[in-house]
Amino acid sequence: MKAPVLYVFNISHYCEKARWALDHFGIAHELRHVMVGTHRRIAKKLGAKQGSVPFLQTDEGVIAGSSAIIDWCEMQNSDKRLSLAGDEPDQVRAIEKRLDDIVGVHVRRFYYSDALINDPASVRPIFSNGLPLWQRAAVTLGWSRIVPLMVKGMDLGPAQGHQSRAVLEAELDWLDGLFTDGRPYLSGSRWTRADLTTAALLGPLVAPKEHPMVHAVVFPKGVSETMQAWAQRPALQFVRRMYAVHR
Ligand SMILES: N[C@@H](CCC(=O)N[C@@H](CS)C(=O)NCC(=O)O)C(=O)O
Repeated sequence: MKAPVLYVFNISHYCEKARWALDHFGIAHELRHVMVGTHRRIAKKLGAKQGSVPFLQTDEGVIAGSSAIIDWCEMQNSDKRLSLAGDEPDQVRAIEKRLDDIVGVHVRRFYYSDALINDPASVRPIFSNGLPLWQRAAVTLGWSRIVPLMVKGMDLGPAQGHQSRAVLEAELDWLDGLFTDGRPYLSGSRWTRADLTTAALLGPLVAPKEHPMVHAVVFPKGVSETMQAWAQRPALQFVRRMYAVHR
Protein backbone atom coordinates (compact mmCIF):
# COMPACT_ATOMS: atom_id res chain seq x y z
CA MET A 1 0.00 0.00 0.00
CA LYS A 2 1.30 3.48 -0.91
CA ALA A 3 1.30 5.90 2.02
CA PRO A 4 -1.97 7.85 1.91
CA VAL A 5 -1.76 11.61 1.37
CA LEU A 6 -3.65 13.89 3.76
CA TYR A 7 -4.56 17.26 2.23
CA VAL A 8 -4.83 19.98 4.87
CA PHE A 9 -4.92 23.61 5.78
CA ASN A 10 -2.30 23.95 8.44
CA ILE A 11 -4.59 25.76 10.84
CA SER A 12 -7.73 23.65 10.38
CA HIS A 13 -8.93 21.87 13.50
CA TYR A 14 -10.88 19.34 11.37
CA CYS A 15 -7.53 18.54 9.70
CA GLU A 16 -5.94 18.14 13.12
CA LYS A 17 -8.71 15.66 13.98
CA ALA A 18 -7.96 13.56 10.87
CA ARG A 19 -4.22 13.77 11.47
CA TRP A 20 -4.59 12.69 15.07
CA ALA A 21 -6.69 9.68 13.98
CA LEU A 22 -4.02 8.61 11.46
CA ASP A 23 -1.37 9.00 14.17
CA HIS A 24 -3.49 7.08 16.70
CA PHE A 25 -3.75 4.13 14.31
CA GLY A 26 -0.05 4.38 13.44
CA ILE A 27 -0.83 4.92 9.74
CA ALA A 28 2.17 6.51 8.03
CA HIS A 29 0.99 9.28 5.71
CA GLU A 30 2.21 12.22 3.72
CA LEU A 31 0.91 15.60 4.82
CA ARG A 32 0.21 17.96 1.92
CA HIS A 33 -0.60 21.59 2.71
CA VAL A 34 -2.96 23.07 0.17
CA MET A 35 -3.29 26.69 -0.76
CA VAL A 36 -6.63 28.20 0.19
CA GLY A 37 -8.61 28.69 -2.98
CA THR A 38 -7.08 25.67 -4.74
CA HIS A 39 -8.41 23.01 -2.36
CA ARG A 40 -11.80 22.55 -4.02
CA ARG A 41 -10.25 22.17 -7.47
CA ILE A 42 -7.79 19.57 -6.13
CA ALA A 43 -10.56 17.70 -4.32
CA LYS A 44 -12.69 17.61 -7.46
CA LYS A 45 -9.79 16.45 -9.61
CA LEU A 46 -9.11 13.61 -7.19
CA GLY A 47 -12.80 12.68 -7.20
CA ALA A 48 -13.62 13.65 -3.61
CA LYS A 49 -17.30 13.77 -2.67
CA GLN A 50 -16.84 17.15 -0.98
CA GLY A 51 -14.39 19.98 -1.44
CA SER A 52 -13.48 20.92 2.13
CA VAL A 53 -10.24 19.82 3.74
CA PRO A 54 -9.31 17.35 5.09
CA PHE A 55 -9.36 14.73 2.36
CA LEU A 56 -7.23 11.64 2.17
CA GLN A 57 -5.92 10.16 -1.04
CA THR A 58 -5.63 6.39 -0.68
CA ASP A 59 -5.11 3.39 -2.97
CA GLU A 60 -8.87 2.85 -2.83
CA GLY A 61 -9.85 6.41 -3.72
CA VAL A 62 -10.33 9.70 -1.89
CA ILE A 63 -11.87 9.78 1.57
CA ALA A 64 -13.40 13.20 2.28
CA GLY A 65 -14.15 14.58 5.74
CA SER A 66 -12.62 13.92 9.14
CA SER A 67 -15.28 11.49 10.25
CA ALA A 68 -15.01 9.33 7.11
CA ILE A 69 -11.23 9.38 7.54
CA ILE A 70 -11.60 7.91 11.04
CA ASP A 71 -13.88 5.20 9.57
CA TRP A 72 -11.21 4.43 6.98
CA CYS A 73 -8.49 4.25 9.65
CA GLU A 74 -10.63 1.80 11.65
CA MET A 75 -10.92 -0.43 8.59
CA GLN A 76 -7.15 -0.47 8.01
CA ASN A 77 -5.91 -0.83 11.58
CA SER A 78 -3.28 -3.38 10.60
CA ASP A 79 -1.31 -2.57 13.78
CA LYS A 80 -4.35 -3.62 15.84
CA ARG A 81 -4.45 -0.33 17.72
CA LEU A 82 -7.29 0.35 20.14
CA SER A 83 -10.53 0.95 18.21
CA LEU A 84 -12.04 4.40 18.75
CA ALA A 85 -15.62 3.18 18.33
CA GLY A 86 -16.29 2.87 22.07
CA ASP A 87 -18.65 0.50 23.90
CA GLU A 88 -21.71 2.38 22.67
CA PRO A 89 -20.85 3.38 19.11
CA ASP A 90 -24.14 5.17 18.39
CA GLN A 91 -23.80 7.39 21.45
CA VAL A 92 -20.14 8.06 20.62
CA ARG A 93 -21.01 9.03 17.05
CA ALA A 94 -23.83 11.30 18.23
CA ILE A 95 -21.37 13.21 20.42
CA GLU A 96 -18.86 13.40 17.56
CA LYS A 97 -21.52 14.72 15.18
CA ARG A 98 -22.61 17.41 17.61
CA LEU A 99 -19.01 18.53 17.99
CA ASP A 100 -18.46 18.49 14.21
CA ASP A 101 -21.66 20.37 13.42
CA ILE A 102 -21.67 22.96 16.21
CA VAL A 103 -18.44 23.29 18.18
CA GLY A 104 -16.07 23.03 15.20
CA VAL A 105 -18.01 25.62 13.22
CA HIS A 106 -18.30 28.11 16.09
CA VAL A 107 -14.71 27.81 17.35
CA ARG A 108 -13.64 28.78 13.84
CA ARG A 109 -16.18 31.61 13.52
CA PHE A 110 -15.36 32.96 16.99
CA TYR A 111 -11.63 33.17 16.24
CA TYR A 112 -11.86 34.46 12.66
CA SER A 113 -14.57 37.00 13.52
CA ASP A 114 -11.98 38.74 15.62
CA ALA A 115 -8.68 37.91 13.88
CA LEU A 116 -9.72 38.31 10.24
CA ILE A 117 -11.75 41.45 10.87
CA ASN A 118 -9.39 43.26 13.26
CA ASP A 119 -5.97 41.97 12.29
CA PRO A 120 -6.06 39.99 9.04
CA ALA A 121 -2.28 40.15 8.64
CA SER A 122 -1.93 37.99 11.78
CA VAL A 123 -3.76 35.15 10.02
CA ARG A 124 -1.80 35.13 6.76
CA PRO A 125 1.28 33.22 8.01
CA ILE A 126 -0.81 30.27 9.11
CA PHE A 127 -2.22 30.01 5.60
CA SER A 128 1.30 30.19 4.11
CA ASN A 129 3.16 27.77 6.41
CA GLY A 130 4.13 24.56 4.72
CA LEU A 131 3.42 25.82 1.18
CA PRO A 132 6.01 25.95 -1.61
CA LEU A 133 7.64 29.36 -2.08
CA TRP A 134 5.58 30.45 -5.10
CA GLN A 135 2.32 29.61 -3.32
CA ARG A 136 3.44 31.51 -0.22
CA ALA A 137 4.04 34.49 -2.50
CA ALA A 138 0.61 34.00 -4.10
CA VAL A 139 -1.08 33.99 -0.67
CA THR A 140 0.79 37.16 0.29
CA LEU A 141 -0.08 38.95 -2.94
CA GLY A 142 -3.68 37.75 -2.99
CA TRP A 143 -4.39 38.12 0.74
CA SER A 144 -6.44 41.32 0.42
CA ARG A 145 -8.74 39.50 -2.02
CA ILE A 146 -8.83 36.22 -0.02
CA VAL A 147 -9.88 37.88 3.26
CA PRO A 148 -13.28 39.23 2.05
CA LEU A 149 -14.08 35.83 0.53
CA MET A 150 -13.39 34.16 3.86
CA VAL A 151 -15.41 36.80 5.72
CA LYS A 152 -18.36 36.15 3.43
CA GLY A 153 -17.93 32.36 3.29
CA MET A 154 -17.85 31.96 7.08
CA ASP A 155 -20.27 34.84 7.83
CA LEU A 156 -17.81 36.73 10.04
CA GLY A 157 -18.18 39.98 11.94
CA PRO A 158 -18.37 41.40 15.47
CA ALA A 159 -22.01 40.35 16.03
CA GLN A 160 -21.31 36.91 14.59
CA GLY A 161 -18.29 36.56 16.90
CA HIS A 162 -20.47 37.31 19.95
CA GLN A 163 -23.09 34.89 18.74
CA SER A 164 -20.51 32.09 18.25
CA ARG A 165 -19.06 32.78 21.70
CA ALA A 166 -22.54 32.33 23.21
CA VAL A 167 -23.06 29.08 21.28
CA LEU A 168 -19.69 27.81 22.53
CA GLU A 169 -20.54 28.73 26.10
CA ALA A 170 -23.73 26.66 25.86
CA GLU A 171 -21.86 23.73 24.32
CA LEU A 172 -19.24 23.90 27.10
CA ASP A 173 -22.08 23.84 29.65
CA TRP A 174 -23.31 20.64 28.03
CA LEU A 175 -19.85 19.06 27.96
CA ASP A 176 -19.06 20.14 31.54
CA GLY A 177 -22.34 18.52 32.58
CA LEU A 178 -21.24 15.17 31.16
CA PHE A 179 -18.22 15.15 33.48
CA THR A 180 -20.11 15.84 36.73
CA ASP A 181 -20.27 12.09 37.55
CA GLY A 182 -16.46 11.90 37.45
CA ARG A 183 -16.15 9.89 34.23
CA PRO A 184 -12.70 10.06 32.67
CA TYR A 185 -13.97 10.11 29.06
CA LEU A 186 -17.05 11.55 27.42
CA SER A 187 -18.88 8.28 26.92
CA GLY A 188 -17.57 6.50 30.03
CA SER A 189 -14.30 4.77 30.78
CA ARG A 190 -12.81 4.43 27.27
CA TRP A 191 -11.00 6.82 24.92
CA THR A 192 -13.08 7.11 21.75
CA ARG A 193 -13.46 9.13 18.57
CA ALA A 194 -15.82 11.46 20.49
CA ASP A 195 -12.96 12.35 22.84
CA LEU A 196 -10.49 12.79 19.99
CA THR A 197 -12.98 15.01 18.16
CA THR A 198 -13.68 17.12 21.24
CA ALA A 199 -9.99 17.63 21.91
CA ALA A 200 -9.10 18.43 18.30
CA LEU A 201 -11.99 20.84 17.71
CA LEU A 202 -11.66 22.65 21.03
CA GLY A 203 -7.86 22.50 20.90
CA PRO A 204 -7.51 26.03 19.47
CA LEU A 205 -9.24 27.41 22.59
CA VAL A 206 -6.69 25.67 24.80
CA ALA A 207 -3.50 25.80 22.71
CA PRO A 208 -1.97 22.71 24.34
CA LYS A 209 1.77 22.38 23.96
CA GLU A 210 1.43 18.99 22.21
CA HIS A 211 -0.68 20.56 19.44
CA PRO A 212 1.29 20.35 16.15
CA MET A 213 0.66 23.90 14.95
CA VAL A 214 -1.38 26.06 17.30
CA HIS A 215 1.81 27.69 18.64
CA ALA A 216 1.98 29.53 15.30
CA VAL A 217 -1.34 31.29 15.96
CA VAL A 218 -1.43 34.84 17.29
CA PHE A 219 -4.66 35.07 19.26
CA PRO A 220 -6.45 38.42 19.27
CA LYS A 221 -6.88 40.04 22.69
CA GLY A 222 -10.61 39.29 22.89
CA VAL A 223 -10.09 35.62 22.06
CA SER A 224 -7.18 35.33 24.54
CA GLU A 225 -9.32 36.82 27.30
CA THR A 226 -12.04 34.30 26.64
CA MET A 227 -9.50 31.46 26.59
CA GLN A 228 -8.28 32.58 30.00
CA ALA A 229 -11.78 33.00 31.39
CA TRP A 230 -12.72 29.47 30.28
CA ALA A 231 -9.41 27.73 31.00
CA GLN A 232 -10.56 25.98 34.19
CA ARG A 233 -13.81 24.67 32.76
CA PRO A 234 -13.92 20.85 33.01
CA ALA A 235 -14.35 20.43 29.25
CA LEU A 236 -11.24 22.47 28.50
CA GLN A 237 -9.23 20.79 31.25
CA PHE A 238 -10.31 17.56 29.57
CA VAL A 239 -8.95 18.81 26.23
CA ARG A 240 -5.63 19.61 27.90
CA ARG A 241 -5.53 16.13 29.44
CA MET A 242 -6.38 14.42 26.14
CA TYR A 243 -3.50 16.20 24.41
CA ALA A 244 -1.11 15.31 27.23
CA VAL A 245 -2.12 11.65 27.37
CA HIS A 246 -3.13 10.73 23.81
CA ARG A 247 -1.37 13.08 21.37
N1 LIG B 1 -17.29 18.30 8.53
C1 LIG B 1 -16.06 18.54 7.80
C2 LIG B 1 -15.69 19.99 7.96
C3 LIG B 1 -14.45 20.37 7.19
C4 LIG B 1 -14.26 21.89 7.08
O1 LIG B 1 -15.13 22.67 7.46
N2 LIG B 1 -13.09 22.28 6.56
C5 LIG B 1 -12.76 23.69 6.37
C6 LIG B 1 -11.43 24.02 7.01
S1 LIG B 1 -11.60 24.11 8.77
C7 LIG B 1 -12.66 24.02 4.87
O2 LIG B 1 -12.14 23.25 4.09
N3 LIG B 1 -13.16 25.21 4.50
C8 LIG B 1 -13.08 25.69 3.15
C9 LIG B 1 -14.13 25.10 2.26
O3 LIG B 1 -15.03 24.38 2.72
O4 LIG B 1 -14.05 25.37 1.06
C10 LIG B 1 -14.99 17.59 8.37
O5 LIG B 1 -15.18 17.11 9.50
O6 LIG B 1 -14.01 17.30 7.69
